[in-house]
Amino acid sequence: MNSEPSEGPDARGRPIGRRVFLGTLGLGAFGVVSAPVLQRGMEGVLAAVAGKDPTGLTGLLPNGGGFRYYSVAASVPHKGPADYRLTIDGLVDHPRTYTLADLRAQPQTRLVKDVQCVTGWRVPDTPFEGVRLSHLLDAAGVRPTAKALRFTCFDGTYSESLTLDQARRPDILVALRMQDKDIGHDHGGPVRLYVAPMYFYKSAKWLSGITVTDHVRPGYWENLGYDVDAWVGRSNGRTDERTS
Ligand SMILES: Nc1nc2c(c(=O)[nH]1)N[C@H]1C(S)=C(S)[C@@H](COP(=O)(O)O)O[C@H]1N2
Ligand SMILES: [Mo]
Repeated sequence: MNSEPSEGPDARGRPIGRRVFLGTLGLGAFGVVSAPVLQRGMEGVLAAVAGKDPTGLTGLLPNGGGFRYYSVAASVPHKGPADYRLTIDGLVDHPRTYTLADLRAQPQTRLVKDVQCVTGWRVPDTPFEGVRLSHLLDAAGVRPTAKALRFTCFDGTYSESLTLDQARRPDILVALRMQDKDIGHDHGGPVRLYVAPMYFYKSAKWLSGITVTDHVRPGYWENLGYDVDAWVGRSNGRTDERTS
């Protein structure tokens, strides 16, 4: 391993050897899982492996097309048109709960930019499509005392934050589509946040709540040491090329 930050319990620099990782998951070797991967599809296999991983090391698993699969929760319920909900509340005049159909009925914006994870991997030219966060904030009527947003997820664990000024940028989406497909469960579907100019940990998967607050409350990884203002190339001690 190298000295890059790692999104796992060993973020403080202890190396995570391949044998430790495989042993932790109880898999023995990747060769053993590669055949069922082809037959069952990635989703079932990732869910099965993540479900046995108390360490967060599922971030080392491939998620297709250069992406890595991340979930800090052991298992995440599947949600779709019948039961998905996104609630916007807090310091707003018009709190609202959106269904998937409600979100699909809002104006959609498509962005094509690189994705950059703070652990080093980058996926070029990835289309994301959805509703601008600024549009939902305008509809909610943000109160003058508001300063920040807190994002929560239906995995029950993950959280993120943005300042209100950041959240009003046009390159931040409540995304319904990724790579020109509806976002699948493994990528945080049916709805994830997409924060184009920041490291991918800001792009909360399985988004279920947006609360407008009077101060920034750091998110899951930020409580473990990552920068709250996570501009690609200008934070976390990294010098990556910008993504927006
Ligand atoms: N709910 C939730 N969102 C999350 C994460 C997570 O563990 N849980 N990991 C973050 C990190 S560190 C990255 S790099 C991306 C990974 O997205 P992917 O699994 O679609 O590649 O999701 C981000 N959003
Ligand atoms: Mo990440």
